[in-house]
Amino acid sequence: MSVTHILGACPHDCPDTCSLTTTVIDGVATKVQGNPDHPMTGGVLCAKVSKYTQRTYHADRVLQPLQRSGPKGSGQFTPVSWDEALRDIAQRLHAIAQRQPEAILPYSYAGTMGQVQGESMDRRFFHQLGASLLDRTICASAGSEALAATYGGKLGMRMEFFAESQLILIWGSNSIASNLHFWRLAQEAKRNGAKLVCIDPRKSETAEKCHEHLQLLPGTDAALALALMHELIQNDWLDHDYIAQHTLGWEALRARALEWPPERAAQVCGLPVEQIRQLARDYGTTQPAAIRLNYGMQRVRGGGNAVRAIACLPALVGAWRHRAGGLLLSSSGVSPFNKAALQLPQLLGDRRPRTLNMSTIGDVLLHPGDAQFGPQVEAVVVYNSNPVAVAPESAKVAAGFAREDLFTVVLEHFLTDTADHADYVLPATTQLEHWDIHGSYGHTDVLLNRPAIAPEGQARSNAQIFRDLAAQMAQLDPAFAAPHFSEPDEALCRTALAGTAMDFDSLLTQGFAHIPVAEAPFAQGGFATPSGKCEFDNPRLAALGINTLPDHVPNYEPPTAAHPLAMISPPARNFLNSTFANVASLARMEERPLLELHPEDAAARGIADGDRLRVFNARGSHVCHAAVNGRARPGVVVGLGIWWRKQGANGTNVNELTHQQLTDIGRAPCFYDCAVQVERLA
Ligand SMILES: Nc1nc2c(c(=O)[nH]1)N[C@H]1C(S)=C(S)[C@@H](COP(=O)(O)OP(=O)(O)OC[C@H]3O[C@@H](n4cnc5c(=O)[nH]c(N)nc54)[C@H](O)[C@@H]3O)O[C@H]1N2
Ligand SMILES: Nc1nc2c(c(=O)[nH]1)N[C@H]1C(S)=C(S)[C@@H](COP(=O)(O)OP(=O)(O)OC[C@H]3O[C@@H](n4cnc5c(=O)[nH]c(N)nc54)[C@H](O)[C@@H]3O)O[C@H]1N2
Ligand code: SF4
Ligand SMILES: [Mo]
Repeated sequence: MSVTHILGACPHDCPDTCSLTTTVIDGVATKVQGNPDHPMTGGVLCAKVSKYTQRTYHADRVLQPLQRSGPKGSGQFTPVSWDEALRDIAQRLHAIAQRQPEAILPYSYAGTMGQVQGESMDRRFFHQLGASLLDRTICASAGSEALAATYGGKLGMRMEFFAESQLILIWGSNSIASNLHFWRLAQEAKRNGAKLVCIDPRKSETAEKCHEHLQLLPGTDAALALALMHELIQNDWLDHDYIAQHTLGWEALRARALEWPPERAAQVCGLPVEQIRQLARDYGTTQPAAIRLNYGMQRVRGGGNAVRAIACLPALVGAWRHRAGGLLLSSSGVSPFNKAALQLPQLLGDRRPRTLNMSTIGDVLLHPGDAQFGPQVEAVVVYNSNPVAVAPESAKVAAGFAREDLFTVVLEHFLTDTADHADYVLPATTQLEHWDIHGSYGHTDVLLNRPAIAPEGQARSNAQIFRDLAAQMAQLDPAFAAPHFSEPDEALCRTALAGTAMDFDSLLTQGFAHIPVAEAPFAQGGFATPSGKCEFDNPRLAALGINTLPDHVPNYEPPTAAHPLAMISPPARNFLNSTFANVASLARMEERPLLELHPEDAAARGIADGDRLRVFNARGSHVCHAAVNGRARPGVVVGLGIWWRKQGANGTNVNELTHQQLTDIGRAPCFYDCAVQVERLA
């Protein structure tokens, strides 16, 4: 019997980027555990990835190439050989590219966050084709661009120093569900006397364990932040020296904040005024004070402005002076990777293809094509994403993917809602079966993922599939015969570090390495903005048609008589977006598609816990079951995501109700800015 332990990295879109140890017995992965030597992982994984072998060895895994044999969207396929599939796909893409390369669209997100399987050979392939570019906005671009407008980049506090904070604002984050290893640090701070405050419309698993919970209405965070500033000013809880030396636009921001007394914000946010005053007092008088900002508050029309307003707070009180003070949204700005070497944008030559927004994929696919939009999309290649389930306004997304004249290739592990719409499904490897290299958007380490087992069935890694497609294309277009189209996966891991100070060989033995970063990045200012200051007022935004000072921007969909409830749809704890929704042990924990309602809203509709209900608006209707569990506030309902559409009672999920309008900054979706009505079903 041979027993080995292989070091890897969690591939999922989660700020924790855990270091994994996989036990392999005679070629079979038997256990995936947290690496105890990696400080941020601390030997602990979430429930989802602890069950990763159940996903890899799942009976439903797609293990050979499949070709469509029924109508579009039917999910009916017959097996084909790799050779047949690759040859036909290459011919189809080549024929379109000769006429109109921009009619081809790659569609990918963070199914794996690996540099190699996520953004290397695929980019080279599509750049060489001259395909349309994809604006990858579905998750974080509102917050990221807002943060960049204020600090100059995705930088902030180091995660580990939250353990030393005395006050932690957990703002728009259900940390227990989506940032578990941060929660461990927050617990450590709590044991050292810190106060934890959660700001969230839902009484989440995290909110109920904090000292204080501000259960505001969705999309009102900027109003709350401005009222906090109002109180900091009125009580002179300001670090005048820090403001004078390291910020830009204070006088203007001061005037804006003075328009927001707590009474006004209390009205807008649906909060008791005393709760706002108390939070301002805590924030103004406690050091070090830290904010764990996450993406929950940016999925509304004014999401960018909300992040900008909140990002001003640490500078006002000088929280940045301490390593345990300040704010963390994303640490991905410290990423050392040589993306240009991985992606080779120069393969575009002089071509400047259009960029299409992934968040409006429904409208994009249904667009007939015209002078302004450019050619109609004729082919889509989807990998690392499940847009039919996760993109907003999914009736339109499904209709787009159901176009009989659309040629669709999906690289997947499973027959997801999206794969059901494919002409070809190509079997991809999981993280246990391929090489990759990972950064993090929570901590500041780099991790290497070694394959623990051989690929199951005929699965191939994404990078391998694009290499193989390039080899087929080379028969039709010699440009695809260039050596950069045959670089193997392990070599791509090395290329990711080309020209950086990171040592690949130490990653090979240790599995992870720390990126050298400052303990308190803005203690002496030094923001990455053009002014070098924290830009409260950012004059460059005017050119983009964006207000230069942060403001409260009301939601697109305020409740109306017909649709009086605001719906948010944050992720379920035991799924990772739509990933794991088909792993039976995890799906059982989430039970079934649910809508959480406040007891008053339920009673007004004759709804009791467990009842079947219909949640609807003008875009569509979703059937699920009521959860009257004390988590929803009055006027707000919560549809935990993201179930597959085909798991829904009427073949839908919550995205049947969401819309395709975009955030104020960052062109991102407004999943949590959505008005609905609910009725009981017999
Ligand atoms: N278990 C689990 N972990 C995950 C994921 C998952 O699906 N499951 N997804 C991963 C991904 S891709 C991401 S982007 C992150 C997402 O994780 P987070 O960045 O934490 O964002 P969300 O989960 O969208 O929302 C967090 C909290 O914000 C609240 N919220 C909703 N609207 C508002 C608002 O207007 N204001 C405020 N203050 N709060 C609001 C929600 O109720 C929720 O509890 O998590 C990652 N981790
Ligand atoms: N209503 C609502 N909708 C949302 C959200 C919400 O909060 N509410 N959250 C949004 C957010 S934050 C995000 S990030 C998006 C996420 O949306 P997606 O990026 O689409 O994420 P997943 O649903 O996890 O789907 C990832 C897919 O990639 C596949 N995959 C994983 N690894 C590999 C690989 O190595 N190769 C290949 N070929 N495939 C692989 C998985 O099997 C899975 O089907 O959803 C968004 N949609
Ligand atoms: S999903 Fe997050 S918490 Fe779970 S193992 Fe992966 S990185 Fe760690
Ligand atoms: Mo995300």
